Amino acid sequence: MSAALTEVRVPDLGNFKDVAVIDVLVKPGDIVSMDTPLLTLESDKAAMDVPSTASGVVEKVLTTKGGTVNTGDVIVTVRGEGAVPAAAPAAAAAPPAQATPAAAPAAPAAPAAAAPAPAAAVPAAATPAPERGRRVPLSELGRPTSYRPDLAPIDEPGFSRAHASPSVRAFARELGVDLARVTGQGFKGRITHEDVKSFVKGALAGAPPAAARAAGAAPAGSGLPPLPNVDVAQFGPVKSEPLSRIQRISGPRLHASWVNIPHVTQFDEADITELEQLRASLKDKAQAAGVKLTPLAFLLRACVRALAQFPRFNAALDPTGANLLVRQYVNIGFAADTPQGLVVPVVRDANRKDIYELARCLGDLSEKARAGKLPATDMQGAGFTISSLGGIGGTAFTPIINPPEVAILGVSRSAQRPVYRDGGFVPRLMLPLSLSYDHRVIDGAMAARFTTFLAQVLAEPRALIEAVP
Ligand code: CAO
Repeated sequence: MSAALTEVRVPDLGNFKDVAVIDVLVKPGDIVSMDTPLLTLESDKAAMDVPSTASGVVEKVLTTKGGTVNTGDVIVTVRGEGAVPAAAPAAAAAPPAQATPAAAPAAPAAPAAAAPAPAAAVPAAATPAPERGRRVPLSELGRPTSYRPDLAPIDEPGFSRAHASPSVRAFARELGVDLARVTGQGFKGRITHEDVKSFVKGALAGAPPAAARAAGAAPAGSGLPPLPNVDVAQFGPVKSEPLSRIQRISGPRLHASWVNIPHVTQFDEADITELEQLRASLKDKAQAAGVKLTPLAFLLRACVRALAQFPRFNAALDPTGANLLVRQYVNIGFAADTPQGLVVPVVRDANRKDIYELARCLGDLSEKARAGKLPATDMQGAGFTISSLGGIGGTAFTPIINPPEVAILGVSRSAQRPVYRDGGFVPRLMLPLSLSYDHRVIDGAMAARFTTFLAQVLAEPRALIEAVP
Protein backbone atom coordinates (compact mmCIF):
# COMPACT_ATOMS: atom_id res chain seq x y z
CA MET A 1 0.00 0.00 0.00
CA SER A 2 1.48 3.38 -0.97
CA ALA A 3 2.03 5.99 1.69
CA ALA A 4 -0.72 8.52 2.28
CA LEU A 5 -0.68 11.88 0.48
CA THR A 6 -1.35 14.82 2.77
CA GLU A 7 -2.16 18.36 1.78
CA VAL A 8 -0.51 20.89 4.07
CA ARG A 9 -2.49 24.11 4.17
CA VAL A 10 -1.96 27.70 5.26
CA PRO A 11 -3.17 28.00 8.85
CA ASP A 12 -5.64 30.58 10.07
CA LEU A 13 -4.23 34.02 9.29
CA GLY A 14 -6.95 35.91 11.12
CA ASN A 15 -8.09 38.96 9.16
CA PHE A 16 -5.12 38.91 6.82
CA LYS A 17 -5.72 38.31 3.11
CA ASP A 18 -3.27 37.82 0.27
CA VAL A 19 -0.26 37.56 2.54
CA ALA A 20 3.05 37.79 0.69
CA VAL A 21 5.23 34.69 0.36
CA ILE A 22 8.77 35.98 0.72
CA ASP A 23 10.47 32.58 0.73
CA VAL A 24 9.69 28.98 -0.15
CA LEU A 25 11.92 26.81 2.00
CA VAL A 26 11.30 23.34 0.52
CA LYS A 27 11.26 21.70 -2.90
CA PRO A 28 9.87 18.40 -4.24
CA GLY A 29 11.86 15.49 -2.83
CA ASP A 30 12.75 17.18 0.47
CA ILE A 31 12.07 15.20 3.60
CA VAL A 32 10.06 17.13 6.13
CA SER A 33 8.80 16.38 9.58
CA MET A 34 6.27 18.12 11.71
CA ASP A 35 7.33 21.73 12.28
CA THR A 36 9.82 21.86 9.42
CA PRO A 37 9.43 25.43 8.10
CA LEU A 38 7.87 25.36 4.61
CA LEU A 39 7.27 28.99 3.76
CA THR A 40 8.07 32.43 5.08
CA LEU A 41 5.14 34.82 5.00
CA GLU A 42 5.27 38.50 5.60
CA SER A 43 2.46 40.89 6.42
CA ASP A 44 3.12 44.59 6.80
CA LYS A 45 3.86 43.97 10.46
CA ALA A 46 5.79 40.72 10.79
CA ALA A 47 7.47 37.81 9.10
CA MET A 48 6.72 34.23 10.10
CA ASP A 49 7.52 30.72 9.01
CA VAL A 50 4.70 28.30 8.26
CA PRO A 51 5.58 24.88 9.70
CA SER A 52 4.69 21.54 8.18
CA THR A 53 1.84 19.62 9.77
CA ALA A 54 2.86 16.33 8.14
CA SER A 55 5.95 14.14 7.93
CA GLY A 56 7.29 12.55 4.79
CA VAL A 57 8.59 13.53 1.37
CA VAL A 58 7.43 16.71 -0.34
CA GLU A 59 5.71 15.72 -3.56
CA LYS A 60 4.45 19.04 -4.90
CA VAL A 61 5.02 22.66 -3.96
CA LEU A 62 1.94 24.67 -4.84
CA THR A 63 3.06 28.19 -4.08
CA THR A 64 5.88 30.39 -5.28
CA LYS A 65 8.18 33.00 -3.83
CA GLY A 66 6.71 36.42 -4.56
CA GLY A 67 3.14 35.09 -4.64
CA THR A 68 0.44 35.44 -2.01
CA VAL A 69 -1.57 33.00 0.09
CA ASN A 70 -4.73 32.96 2.16
CA THR A 71 -6.00 30.83 5.02
CA GLY A 72 -6.61 27.27 3.87
CA ASP A 73 -4.56 27.39 0.64
CA VAL A 74 -2.64 24.19 -0.03
CA ILE A 75 1.08 24.87 0.30
CA VAL A 76 2.62 21.46 -0.37
CA THR A 77 1.59 17.85 -0.66
CA VAL A 78 3.56 15.41 1.46
CA ARG A 79 3.77 11.67 0.80
CA GLY A 80 4.42 9.83 4.01
CA GLU A 81 3.11 9.12 7.41
CA GLY A 82 0.01 11.22 6.96
CA ALA A 83 -1.14 14.30 8.67
CA VAL A 84 -0.13 15.06 12.17
CA PRO A 85 -3.13 16.57 13.86
CA ALA A 86 -2.26 20.22 13.99
CA ALA A 87 -2.70 22.12 17.19
CA ALA A 88 -5.32 24.81 16.75
CA PRO A 89 -3.42 27.79 15.40
CA ALA A 90 -3.04 30.49 17.95
CA ALA A 91 -4.75 33.03 15.74
CA ALA A 92 -7.89 30.95 15.65
CA ALA A 93 -8.19 31.14 19.40
CA ALA A 94 -6.95 34.66 19.82
CA PRO A 95 -9.30 37.61 19.55
CA PRO A 96 -9.05 39.39 16.20
CA ALA A 97 -6.19 41.84 15.92
CA GLN A 98 -7.36 45.21 17.13
CA ALA A 99 -6.77 48.42 15.28
CA THR A 100 -5.96 50.18 18.55
CA PRO A 101 -3.71 48.46 21.04
CA ALA A 102 -4.90 48.22 24.58
CA ALA A 103 -2.07 50.50 25.68
CA ALA A 104 -3.53 53.46 23.80
CA PRO A 105 -4.96 55.89 26.30
CA ALA A 106 -8.73 55.94 26.49
CA ALA A 107 -9.85 59.30 25.21
CA PRO A 108 -13.51 58.85 24.44
CA ALA A 109 -14.29 62.52 24.12
CA ALA A 110 -11.28 63.40 22.00
CA PRO A 111 -11.68 63.42 18.22
CA ALA A 112 -9.71 60.67 16.51
CA ALA A 113 -7.30 63.09 14.89
CA ALA A 114 -6.40 64.62 18.21
CA ALA A 115 -5.69 61.31 19.91
CA PRO A 116 -2.03 60.37 20.15
CA ALA A 117 -1.05 57.88 17.47
CA PRO A 118 -1.60 54.44 18.95
CA ALA A 119 1.90 53.10 18.57
CA ALA A 120 3.37 56.16 20.26
CA ALA A 121 1.70 55.12 23.46
CA VAL A 122 3.75 51.94 23.63
CA PRO A 123 7.19 52.78 24.91
CA ALA A 124 9.91 50.88 23.14
CA ALA A 125 11.12 49.38 26.37
CA ALA A 126 7.71 47.82 26.97
CA THR A 127 8.16 45.55 23.98
CA PRO A 128 10.56 42.80 24.94
CA ALA A 129 13.23 42.12 22.37
CA PRO A 130 12.64 38.80 20.65
CA GLU A 131 15.04 35.96 21.13
CA ARG A 132 17.39 35.36 18.28
CA GLY A 133 15.73 33.51 15.44
CA ARG A 134 12.37 33.58 17.10
CA ARG A 135 9.46 32.68 14.83
CA VAL A 136 6.61 35.14 15.15
CA PRO A 137 3.49 33.29 16.31
CA LEU A 138 0.50 33.48 13.99
CA SER A 139 -1.45 35.37 16.58
CA GLU A 140 1.11 38.18 16.36
CA LEU A 141 1.07 38.52 12.61
CA GLY A 142 -1.12 41.59 12.75
CA ARG A 143 -0.22 42.91 16.15
CA PRO A 144 0.53 46.58 15.77
CA THR A 145 2.56 47.10 18.91
CA SER A 146 6.02 46.39 17.58
CA TYR A 147 6.27 49.27 15.16
CA ARG A 148 8.70 51.97 16.30
CA PRO A 149 7.29 55.26 15.02
CA ASP A 150 10.32 57.28 16.11
CA LEU A 151 12.44 55.48 13.54
CA ALA A 152 12.06 56.31 9.85
CA PRO A 153 9.01 54.68 8.23
CA ILE A 154 9.63 51.33 6.59
CA ASP A 155 10.18 51.39 2.86
CA GLU A 156 8.23 48.20 2.10
CA PRO A 157 9.63 47.42 -1.36
CA GLY A 158 13.15 48.09 -0.05
CA PHE A 159 12.49 45.95 3.02
CA SER A 160 11.29 43.05 0.84
CA ARG A 161 14.42 43.19 -1.30
CA ALA A 162 16.82 43.33 1.66
CA HIS A 163 19.28 40.45 1.85
CA ALA A 164 18.28 38.96 5.22
CA SER A 165 16.98 35.73 6.71
CA PRO A 166 13.39 35.38 7.98
CA SER A 167 14.50 35.59 11.58
CA VAL A 168 16.44 38.80 10.93
CA ARG A 169 13.39 40.18 9.11
CA ALA A 170 11.18 39.29 12.05
CA PHE A 171 13.69 40.86 14.44
CA ALA A 172 13.81 44.05 12.35
CA ARG A 173 10.00 44.20 12.18
CA GLU A 174 9.77 43.77 15.90
CA LEU A 175 12.06 46.76 16.43
CA GLY A 176 10.60 48.86 13.63
CA VAL A 177 13.87 48.84 11.72
CA ASP A 178 13.72 49.44 7.99
CA LEU A 179 16.06 46.83 6.51
CA ALA A 180 16.36 48.96 3.38
CA ARG A 181 18.48 51.33 5.49
CA VAL A 182 20.68 48.76 7.17
CA THR A 183 24.08 47.93 5.75
CA GLY A 184 24.74 44.19 5.91
CA GLN A 185 28.15 43.13 7.25
CA GLY A 186 27.48 39.43 6.81
CA PHE A 187 28.53 37.09 4.03
CA LYS A 188 28.02 38.81 0.66
CA GLY A 189 26.43 41.78 2.42
CA ARG A 190 23.77 39.72 4.17
CA ILE A 191 22.15 41.63 7.05
CA THR A 192 22.66 39.94 10.41
CA HIS A 193 21.06 40.34 13.82
CA GLU A 194 24.16 42.28 14.85
CA ASP A 195 23.65 44.73 11.97
CA VAL A 196 20.06 45.36 13.08
CA LYS A 197 21.21 45.85 16.67
CA SER A 198 23.91 48.34 15.69
CA PHE A 199 21.39 50.22 13.59
CA VAL A 200 19.06 50.52 16.57
CA LYS A 201 21.91 51.54 18.87
CA GLY A 202 22.85 54.27 16.41
CA ALA A 203 19.26 55.48 16.22
CA LEU A 204 18.88 55.52 20.00
CA ALA A 205 22.14 57.42 20.35
CA GLY A 206 20.57 60.10 18.16
CA ALA A 207 22.74 59.40 15.15
CA PRO A 208 20.50 59.01 12.15
CA PRO A 209 21.43 56.16 9.80
CA ALA A 210 23.66 57.03 6.88
CA ALA A 211 20.81 57.20 4.36
CA ALA A 212 18.75 59.41 6.61
CA ARG A 213 21.75 61.61 7.39
CA ALA A 214 22.37 62.12 3.72
CA ALA A 215 18.74 63.10 3.30
CA GLY A 216 18.94 65.51 6.23
CA ALA A 217 16.17 63.66 8.07
CA ALA A 218 15.34 64.58 11.62
CA PRO A 219 17.09 62.26 14.11
CA ALA A 220 15.19 59.86 16.32
CA GLY A 221 13.81 61.64 19.31
CA SER A 222 13.36 64.87 17.36
CA GLY A 223 9.89 65.19 18.80
CA LEU A 224 8.08 64.79 15.48
CA PRO A 225 4.71 63.22 16.14
CA PRO A 226 4.47 59.79 14.50
CA LEU A 227 1.96 58.97 11.81
CA PRO A 228 -0.54 56.27 12.76
CA ASN A 229 0.21 52.93 11.17
CA VAL A 230 -3.22 52.09 9.76
CA ASP A 231 -3.76 48.82 7.94
CA VAL A 232 -5.74 50.08 4.92
CA ALA A 233 -6.45 46.53 3.78
CA GLN A 234 -8.90 46.08 6.62
CA PHE A 235 -11.34 48.46 4.86
CA GLY A 236 -11.27 46.89 1.41
CA PRO A 237 -9.03 45.29 -1.17
CA VAL A 238 -5.74 47.01 -1.94
CA LYS A 239 -3.03 46.41 -4.50
CA SER A 240 0.54 47.04 -3.48
CA GLU A 241 2.60 48.91 -6.07
CA PRO A 242 6.24 49.76 -5.43
CA LEU A 243 7.31 53.39 -5.66
CA SER A 244 9.62 54.15 -8.54
CA ARG A 245 13.35 54.37 -7.87
CA ILE A 246 13.22 58.15 -8.30
CA GLN A 247 10.34 58.43 -5.84
CA ARG A 248 12.21 56.33 -3.31
CA ILE A 249 15.22 58.61 -3.60
CA SER A 250 13.36 61.91 -3.72
CA GLY A 251 10.76 61.04 -1.06
CA PRO A 252 13.08 61.33 1.96
CA ARG A 253 14.63 64.50 0.50
CA LEU A 254 11.24 66.14 0.03
CA HIS A 255 10.26 65.05 3.51
CA ALA A 256 13.47 66.45 4.97
CA SER A 257 12.88 69.76 3.23
CA TRP A 258 9.26 69.89 4.37
CA VAL A 259 10.04 69.27 8.04
CA ASN A 260 13.31 71.18 8.31
CA ILE A 261 12.62 74.37 6.35
CA PRO A 262 9.97 76.85 7.43
CA HIS A 263 8.20 77.25 4.09
CA VAL A 264 6.03 80.22 3.22
CA THR A 265 4.42 80.61 -0.20
CA GLN A 266 3.81 84.00 -1.76
CA PHE A 267 1.18 84.13 -4.53
CA ASP A 268 1.04 86.67 -7.31
CA GLU A 269 0.12 86.89 -10.97
CA ALA A 270 1.86 88.34 -13.98
CA ASP A 271 0.21 89.88 -17.01
CA ILE A 272 1.78 87.93 -19.89
CA THR A 273 -0.54 89.18 -22.65
CA GLU A 274 2.32 90.87 -24.46
CA LEU A 275 4.76 88.11 -23.68
CA GLU A 276 2.52 85.58 -25.41
CA GLN A 277 2.09 87.89 -28.43
CA LEU A 278 5.85 88.28 -28.61
CA ARG A 279 6.39 84.54 -28.26
CA ALA A 280 3.90 83.87 -31.09
CA SER A 281 5.66 86.42 -33.29
CA LEU A 282 9.00 84.68 -32.72
CA LYS A 283 7.70 81.20 -33.40
CA ASP A 284 9.04 80.97 -36.98
CA LYS A 285 12.40 82.42 -36.05
CA ALA A 286 12.70 79.95 -33.19
CA GLN A 287 11.68 77.08 -35.43
CA ALA A 288 14.32 78.09 -37.96
CA ALA A 289 16.84 77.99 -35.13
CA GLY A 290 15.61 74.51 -34.30
CA VAL A 291 14.14 75.34 -30.88
CA LYS A 292 10.69 75.50 -29.34
CA LEU A 293 10.18 78.77 -27.53
CA THR A 294 7.92 77.82 -24.60
CA PRO A 295 6.85 80.15 -21.79
CA LEU A 296 9.42 78.47 -19.55
CA ALA A 297 12.33 79.95 -21.51
CA PHE A 298 10.93 83.43 -20.83
CA LEU A 299 10.42 82.57 -17.19
CA LEU A 300 14.04 81.47 -16.89
CA ARG A 301 15.23 84.71 -18.41
CA ALA A 302 12.94 86.72 -16.13
CA CYS A 303 14.20 84.80 -13.08
CA VAL A 304 17.80 85.57 -14.04
CA ARG A 305 16.86 89.26 -13.83
CA ALA A 306 15.04 88.80 -10.53
CA LEU A 307 17.95 86.84 -9.00
CA ALA A 308 20.35 89.61 -10.02
CA GLN A 309 18.08 92.10 -8.30
CA PHE A 310 17.54 89.91 -5.19
CA PRO A 311 20.73 87.79 -4.79
CA ARG A 312 19.48 86.35 -1.50
CA PHE A 313 17.13 84.09 -3.50
CA ASN A 314 20.25 82.54 -5.03
CA ALA A 315 21.90 81.84 -1.67
CA ALA A 316 22.33 78.89 0.67
CA LEU A 317 22.57 78.77 4.44
CA ASP A 318 25.98 77.53 5.60
CA PRO A 319 26.02 74.43 7.83
CA THR A 320 26.20 76.53 11.00
CA GLY A 321 23.03 78.34 9.99
CA ALA A 322 24.73 81.63 10.86
CA ASN A 323 25.92 82.75 7.40
CA LEU A 324 24.53 83.03 3.92
CA LEU A 325 26.56 81.74 0.99
CA VAL A 326 25.48 83.95 -1.87
CA ARG A 327 26.22 82.21 -5.14
CA GLN A 328 28.15 84.25 -7.68
CA TYR A 329 26.86 82.01 -10.46
CA VAL A 330 23.33 81.47 -11.74
CA ASN A 331 22.28 77.86 -12.23
CA ILE A 332 18.52 77.34 -12.40
CA GLY A 333 16.81 73.98 -12.01
CA PHE A 334 13.44 73.16 -13.54
CA ALA A 335 11.13 70.36 -12.47
CA ALA A 336 10.44 67.91 -15.30
CA ASP A 337 7.71 65.31 -15.23
CA THR A 338 9.09 62.08 -16.71
CA PRO A 339 7.70 58.53 -16.99
CA GLN A 340 10.15 57.54 -14.22
CA GLY A 341 9.04 60.38 -11.93
CA LEU A 342 10.00 63.93 -11.11
CA VAL A 343 13.55 65.06 -11.91
CA VAL A 344 15.14 68.49 -11.77
CA PRO A 345 17.63 69.17 -14.58
CA VAL A 346 19.81 72.23 -14.14
CA VAL A 347 20.43 74.98 -16.70
CA ARG A 348 23.96 76.11 -15.97
CA ASP A 349 25.07 79.74 -16.24
CA ALA A 350 21.53 80.75 -17.16
CA ASN A 351 22.59 84.41 -16.92
CA ARG A 352 24.98 83.95 -19.85
CA LYS A 353 22.38 82.49 -22.22
CA ASP A 354 19.95 84.33 -24.46
CA ILE A 355 16.37 83.22 -24.88
CA TYR A 356 17.15 80.84 -27.77
CA GLU A 357 20.04 79.22 -25.93
CA LEU A 358 17.84 78.81 -22.89
CA ALA A 359 15.10 77.24 -25.02
CA ARG A 360 17.61 74.86 -26.59
CA CYS A 361 18.97 73.91 -23.18
CA LEU A 362 15.45 73.30 -21.84
CA GLY A 363 14.58 71.13 -24.84
CA ASP A 364 17.79 69.06 -24.63
CA LEU A 365 17.60 68.55 -20.88
CA SER A 366 13.87 67.69 -20.96
CA GLU A 367 14.45 65.14 -23.71
CA LYS A 368 17.30 63.49 -21.82
CA ALA A 369 15.23 63.52 -18.62
CA ARG A 370 12.25 61.82 -20.28
CA ALA A 371 14.52 59.21 -21.85
CA GLY A 372 16.00 58.53 -18.41
CA LYS A 373 19.43 59.54 -19.72
CA LEU A 374 20.14 62.56 -17.58
CA PRO A 375 23.58 62.25 -15.96
CA ALA A 376 23.77 63.12 -12.26
CA THR A 377 25.91 66.15 -13.08
CA ASP A 378 22.99 67.67 -15.01
CA MET A 379 20.89 67.57 -11.84
CA GLN A 380 23.36 69.25 -9.51
CA GLY A 381 24.36 72.73 -8.57
CA ALA A 382 21.14 74.73 -8.91
CA GLY A 383 20.69 77.85 -6.80
CA PHE A 384 17.01 78.33 -7.58
CA THR A 385 14.30 76.16 -9.15
CA ILE A 386 11.25 76.70 -11.32
CA SER A 387 8.44 74.17 -11.18
CA SER A 388 6.09 74.84 -14.08
CA LEU A 389 2.79 73.01 -14.13
CA GLY A 390 1.43 75.55 -16.61
CA GLY A 391 1.30 73.09 -19.49
CA ILE A 392 -0.90 70.81 -17.38
CA GLY A 393 -3.22 73.09 -15.41
CA GLY A 394 -4.02 74.50 -12.00
CA THR A 395 -4.29 77.95 -10.51
CA ALA A 396 -1.73 77.81 -7.66
CA PHE A 397 0.27 75.37 -5.57
CA THR A 398 2.87 75.32 -2.81
CA PRO A 399 6.13 73.92 -4.19
CA ILE A 400 8.66 72.36 -1.81
CA ILE A 401 12.10 73.98 -1.66
CA ASN A 402 14.97 71.93 -3.05
CA PRO A 403 17.75 72.37 -0.44
CA PRO A 404 20.37 73.78 -0.25
CA GLU A 405 18.32 76.30 -2.23
CA VAL A 406 16.16 78.77 -0.35
CA ALA A 407 13.36 79.43 -2.83
CA ILE A 408 11.41 77.83 -5.64
CA LEU A 409 9.01 79.40 -8.12
CA GLY A 410 5.83 77.50 -8.95
CA VAL A 411 4.06 78.44 -12.16
CA SER A 412 0.47 77.46 -12.96
CA ARG A 413 -1.64 77.73 -16.09
CA SER A 414 -2.18 81.17 -17.59
CA ALA A 415 -5.77 82.21 -18.27
CA GLN A 416 -7.68 85.16 -19.63
CA ARG A 417 -9.02 87.24 -16.74
CA PRO A 418 -10.96 90.48 -16.54
CA VAL A 419 -8.55 93.11 -15.24
CA TYR A 420 -9.80 96.53 -14.16
CA ARG A 421 -7.85 99.21 -16.00
CA ASP A 422 -8.50 102.85 -16.84
CA GLY A 423 -12.09 102.69 -15.61
CA GLY A 424 -13.11 99.43 -17.24
CA PHE A 425 -12.48 95.69 -17.37
CA VAL A 426 -10.18 94.41 -20.07
CA PRO A 427 -9.28 90.79 -20.85
CA ARG A 428 -5.65 90.06 -19.97
CA LEU A 429 -3.68 86.82 -20.00
CA MET A 430 -2.64 86.29 -16.38
CA LEU A 431 0.03 83.85 -15.22
CA PRO A 432 -0.23 82.58 -11.60
CA LEU A 433 3.04 82.55 -9.66
CA SER A 434 3.60 80.68 -6.36
CA LEU A 435 6.94 81.43 -4.73
CA SER A 436 7.89 79.21 -1.76
CA TYR A 437 10.78 80.53 0.29
CA ASP A 438 12.78 79.65 3.39
CA HIS A 439 11.58 82.08 6.00
CA ARG A 440 14.87 81.81 7.92
CA VAL A 441 16.57 83.52 5.01
CA ILE A 442 13.88 85.53 3.25
CA ASP A 443 11.17 87.56 4.89
CA GLY A 444 7.70 88.16 3.54
CA ALA A 445 8.33 91.72 2.36
CA MET A 446 11.32 90.59 0.31
CA ALA A 447 9.32 87.75 -1.20
CA ALA A 448 6.52 90.12 -2.18
CA ARG A 449 9.10 92.45 -3.76
CA PHE A 450 10.59 89.54 -5.66
CA THR A 451 7.28 88.41 -7.19
CA THR A 452 6.26 92.01 -7.90
CA PHE A 453 9.54 92.57 -9.72
CA LEU A 454 9.20 89.28 -11.59
CA ALA A 455 5.65 90.16 -12.67
CA GLN A 456 6.88 93.52 -13.98
CA VAL A 457 9.67 91.89 -15.95
CA LEU A 458 7.25 89.41 -17.49
CA ALA A 459 4.78 92.16 -18.33
CA GLU A 460 7.43 94.04 -20.35
CA PRO A 461 8.96 91.15 -22.26
CA ARG A 462 11.00 92.98 -24.93
CA ALA A 463 14.05 93.07 -22.65
CA LEU A 464 13.85 89.31 -22.28
CA ILE A 465 14.71 88.69 -25.92
CA GLU A 466 17.71 91.00 -25.99
CA ALA A 467 21.12 89.49 -26.58
CA VAL A 468 23.18 88.75 -23.49
CA PRO A 469 26.07 91.21 -23.14
N1 CAO B 1 0.19 78.43 -19.05
C1 CAO B 1 -0.41 77.98 -20.16
N2 CAO B 1 0.18 77.17 -21.05
C2 CAO B 1 1.45 76.82 -20.81
C3 CAO B 1 2.15 77.26 -19.69
C4 CAO B 1 1.46 78.11 -18.79
N3 CAO B 1 2.05 78.55 -17.67
N4 CAO B 1 3.37 76.74 -19.71
C5 CAO B 1 3.46 75.99 -20.82
N5 CAO B 1 2.29 76.05 -21.48
C6 CAO B 1 1.98 75.39 -22.73
C7 CAO B 1 3.09 75.55 -23.73
O1 CAO B 1 2.99 76.77 -24.40
C8 CAO B 1 2.86 74.37 -24.63
O2 CAO B 1 1.79 74.64 -25.51
P1 CAO B 1 2.06 74.76 -27.09
O3 CAO B 1 2.65 73.44 -27.47
O4 CAO B 1 0.70 75.02 -27.65
O5 CAO B 1 3.01 75.88 -27.26
C9 CAO B 1 2.35 73.31 -23.67
O6 CAO B 1 1.90 74.00 -22.50
C10 CAO B 1 3.37 72.30 -23.25
O7 CAO B 1 4.57 72.93 -22.91
P2 CAO B 1 5.85 72.02 -22.62
O8 CAO B 1 5.57 71.17 -21.44
O9 CAO B 1 6.21 71.33 -23.87
O10 CAO B 1 7.00 73.00 -22.33
P3 CAO B 1 7.36 73.84 -21.07
O11 CAO B 1 8.63 74.49 -21.44
O12 CAO B 1 6.28 74.72 -20.63
O13 CAO B 1 7.64 72.79 -19.89
C11 CAO B 1 8.64 71.05 -18.66
C12 CAO B 1 8.71 71.89 -19.91
C13 CAO B 1 9.78 70.06 -18.67
C14 CAO B 1 8.76 71.95 -17.43
C15 CAO B 1 7.27 70.36 -18.60
O14 CAO B 1 7.12 69.53 -19.71
C16 CAO B 1 7.06 69.57 -17.37
O15 CAO B 1 7.57 68.46 -17.20
N6 CAO B 1 6.24 70.14 -16.44
C17 CAO B 1 5.89 69.46 -15.20
C18 CAO B 1 6.77 69.94 -14.06
C19 CAO B 1 6.34 69.31 -12.76
O16 CAO B 1 5.99 68.14 -12.70
N7 CAO B 1 6.32 70.10 -11.69
C20 CAO B 1 5.86 69.65 -10.44
C21 CAO B 1 6.99 69.47 -9.54
S1 CAO B 1 6.46 69.16 -7.92
O17 CAO B 1 5.85 67.69 -8.03
